Amino acid sequence: MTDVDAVRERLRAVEQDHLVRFAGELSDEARATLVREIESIEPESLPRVIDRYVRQKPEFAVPEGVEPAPYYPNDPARGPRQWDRQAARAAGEALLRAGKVACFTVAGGQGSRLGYDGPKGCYPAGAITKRPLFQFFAEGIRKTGAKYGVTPAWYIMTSPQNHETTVAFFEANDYFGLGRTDVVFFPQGVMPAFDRETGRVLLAEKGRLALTPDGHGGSLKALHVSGSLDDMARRGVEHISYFQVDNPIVRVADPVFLGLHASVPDSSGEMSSKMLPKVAPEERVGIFCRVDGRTTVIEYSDMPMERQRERLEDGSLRFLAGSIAIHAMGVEFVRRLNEDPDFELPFHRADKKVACVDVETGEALTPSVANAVKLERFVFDAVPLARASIVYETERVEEFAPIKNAEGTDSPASSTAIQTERAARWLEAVGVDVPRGADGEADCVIELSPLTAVEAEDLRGVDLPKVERGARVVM
Ligand code: UD2
Repeated sequence: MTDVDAVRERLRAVEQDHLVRFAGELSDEARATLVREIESIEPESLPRVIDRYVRQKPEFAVPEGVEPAPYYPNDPARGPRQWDRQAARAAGEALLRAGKVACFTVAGGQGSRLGYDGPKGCYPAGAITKRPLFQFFAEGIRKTGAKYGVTPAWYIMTSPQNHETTVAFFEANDYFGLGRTDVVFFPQGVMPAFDRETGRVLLAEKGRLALTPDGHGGSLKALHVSGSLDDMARRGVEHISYFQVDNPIVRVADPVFLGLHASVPDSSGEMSSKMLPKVAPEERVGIFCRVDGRTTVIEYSDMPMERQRERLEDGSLRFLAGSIAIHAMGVEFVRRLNEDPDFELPFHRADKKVACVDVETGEALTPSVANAVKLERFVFDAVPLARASIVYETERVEEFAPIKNAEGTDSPASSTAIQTERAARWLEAVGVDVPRGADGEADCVIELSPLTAVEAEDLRGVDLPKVERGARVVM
């Protein structure tokens, strides 16, 4: 029996044997690729997934008794939860000095909204020099090493689609000054796109499945199967600082957040999160809630808008805490999840247009309406699996300037404006005058390298530039 015959048998058992219908027309090499792709999606696992997520559209019901999640306010003096910032910082710094923290970037997404044709981390995000996103993170990690004496190892999750280009980018840029053994790349898993009507897996070409990355939630499994968790253990890493590829001003290893995560009594040190107060009910971020005593994130699209508009007596949003996809995770927590044979995060369904091949005729189809179901896992669905998970409020200008869209909100333009504002504040905090217009906006453009500062205090004692009106300053 050839490889194709063997795989055909397996596919027939799950009513997906159309996938090898054109195998006879392929070269040996193309056929081998097809077989590999089919094996990678574990055909036996498909019927359950199709029944649950494709043949029916899972209805998400907001759980009864859902409450806003409590959080540690950015200003410790502001109630209701008082906390000791110095103690948290000291705990986090101790972890960093002991080399117990690794950085982790999820960079397997497709960046289609931005219209950028390459791994998103290569996107030129710097306000002036066009420093790529990956360089911002690399410099932040190097600065962390300079401050605490140990440079955190950096794990980067790619996708099979962008893995090689991503690694080549680091090679070409000499790993942005990091040691090459301290940057670990691994690709995430994939999921096939399904025909919305029939539940059949779509063929992108006669010899290729329509595959997409399985969502950032796939990172928890990928950390394990790639051997990265073992690698972390070998290095003595106990906590993972998790962030997305799209935010150039993220704090790659924030001692205060890590310290809270690892040391406050109401945290199990398993999975903690940063939040920002939502600017408006419509802001498209997940919402931190409390359900049955557990912290949970409900995606904005799953929460009815009238609930998101609820206000407290003082006029503030009741469900205020928006997720900015920054987490701290215990290495042991991720291991515990993976060792549980029943562990799996739920899928979230999106109906999309996916170009494919007509399985009857072999003709290429470009759909004009959504013809496909794509399934993704979200990392924040692991939050309620932690025994006790805390949420920490941060400030928008301090660490959230994502680049997601070509224009408008969360665009290169909005990101560079926030980059400048943050640098301006930090300069002012150490006594440098920054010209501002009548509207209070900085009248200049500033690009700050994380090698210079990852927080305002780092600017003390540094030779700082004079900032003229209208100037463009790189520092
Ligand atoms: C995400 C959150 C949203 C909010 C926002 C903050 C979800 C569903 N929503 O929205 O609640 O926190 O971020 O910025 O997460 N990625 C992979 N593999 C994949 C898919 C994505 O690595 O298969 C990475 C991707 O490279 C990026 C990150 O995950 O770094 C975010 O992906 P996104 O653009 O799909 O999430 P977004 O912006 O809709």
